[in-house]
Amino acid sequence: MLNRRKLLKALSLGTTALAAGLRWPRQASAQTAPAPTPIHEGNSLTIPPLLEGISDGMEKRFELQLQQGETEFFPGVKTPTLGINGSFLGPTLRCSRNDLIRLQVNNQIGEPTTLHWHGLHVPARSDGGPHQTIEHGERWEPLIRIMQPAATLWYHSHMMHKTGEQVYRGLAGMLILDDDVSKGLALPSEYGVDDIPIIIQDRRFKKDGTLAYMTIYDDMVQGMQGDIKMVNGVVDPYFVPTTTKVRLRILNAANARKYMLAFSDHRPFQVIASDGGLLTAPVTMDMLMLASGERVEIIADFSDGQPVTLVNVPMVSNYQDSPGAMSRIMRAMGSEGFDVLRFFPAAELRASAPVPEALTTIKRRHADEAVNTRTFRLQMGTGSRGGGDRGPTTGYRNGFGGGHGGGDYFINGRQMAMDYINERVKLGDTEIWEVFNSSPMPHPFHIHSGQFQILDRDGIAPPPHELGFKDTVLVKGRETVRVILSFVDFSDAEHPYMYHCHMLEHEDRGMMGQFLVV
Ligand SMILES: [Cu+2]
Repeated sequence: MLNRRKLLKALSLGTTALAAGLRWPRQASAQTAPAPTPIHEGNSLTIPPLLEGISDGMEKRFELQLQQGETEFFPGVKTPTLGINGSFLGPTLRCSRNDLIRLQVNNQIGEPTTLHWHGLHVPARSDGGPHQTIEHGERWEPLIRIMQPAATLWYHSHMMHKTGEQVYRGLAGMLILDDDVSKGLALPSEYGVDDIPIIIQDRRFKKDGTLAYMTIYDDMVQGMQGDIKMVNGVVDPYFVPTTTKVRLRILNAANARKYMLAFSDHRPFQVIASDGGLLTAPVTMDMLMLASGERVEIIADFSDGQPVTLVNVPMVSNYQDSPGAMSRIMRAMGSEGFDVLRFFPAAELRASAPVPEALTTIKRRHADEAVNTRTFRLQMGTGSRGGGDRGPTTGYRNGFGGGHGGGDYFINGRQMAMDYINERVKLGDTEIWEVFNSSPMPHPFHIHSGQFQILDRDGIAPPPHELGFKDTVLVKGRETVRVILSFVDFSDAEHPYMYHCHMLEHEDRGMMGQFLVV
């Protein structure tokens, strides 16, 4: 049982976090950071164990045990969870370009699942999507050649209708790819020391300490949003930098929440990589939106030795104030400020090398390279299940107004069906995928099979930190985002890839489709 004191402590985190977020505007001109304290409140950040595979000279073997367990998010309170080689989340898998890796996935979670390699360019049958179901007690063993540049990717359950719940319970982890380019750059790269995985999630707990999943109406509409924020499965976390610069590989592994990340004292940071790998050059920013499924690598500077907090900046919604659930939800979304991760630099910091001015080369794609344009309309249901049959050309719009959401989601008027192939593309083709969000709520759109580039948002070129490779792109309400992608290396007339909203409760409720590369 979650005792009352701990529950109150847990609940008070939300309040603390709010206060932390709210001090954001006030601190704009103040430099009043307190001196570092030797003993820190909260919990030291756990670094997921590194798994680099066992090599036999030909291939590297990774043993992954999907299992049930109990996790103490709060002292003395055991929460039933799922994990990979542990009780919650999984190890960080690390390998290099051209490696041949054998992933031995053993399912012991008591129900069917899958394991998807998010962002990895793999044959569809090795992708770990809903068709690669692993029954309890069974092993799935894809053999994969790494054919893409260095990047921070991840892996997670992709079980049909159960992705949200299984990821929420813990089936996710980070996957790091290296290559000659990344190894040749003077970037912080000592795992767990100055190269840190930052897996951001939020959860809600019941009074008995178990995870609350899909317990209120809003969960269906906005996806799971929890009051308890965690990094790498640690609640109220802090990290002690020992170097002047630290590379943070930030993964938004939340089921649905978007994060507007910044440092509490507004210090700038350098963005060096997006979903698919390094940018051509570091981009200096002081605030960055990361939607679920997206990753970013940043270099944070702690050389002043001052404590600082990575926070979620509260956003003010300009959504119309009208009766009904949608207005209430839209106006509340993103309005909460809270701490994500506190940093207490060590008294002595080892000097890091300057961040290289040039990182890699990326050939930007042009719209005229594409042989075809496909359109995808993201739609939220209105309470009537009949909406599913209305096609993309009917002009049907999903307005919530004063009504209520039905919790069904569509792409081009259809909900994901395992036996229906939505799109067929030709091997070798380059296409433009035009994604129009007909709803007021932003949806992160993820495409399997490889990395794409963003051409434009409502006709406007993306900002510098979005000029690299991406596999997930946030499409804001009523926005049209065009991405360009090539379908290369793997064709398969039977096994499809997925495209979907990465708010997992939307994915599970229909906002997903399948395509074959033939
Ligand atoms: Cu969505």
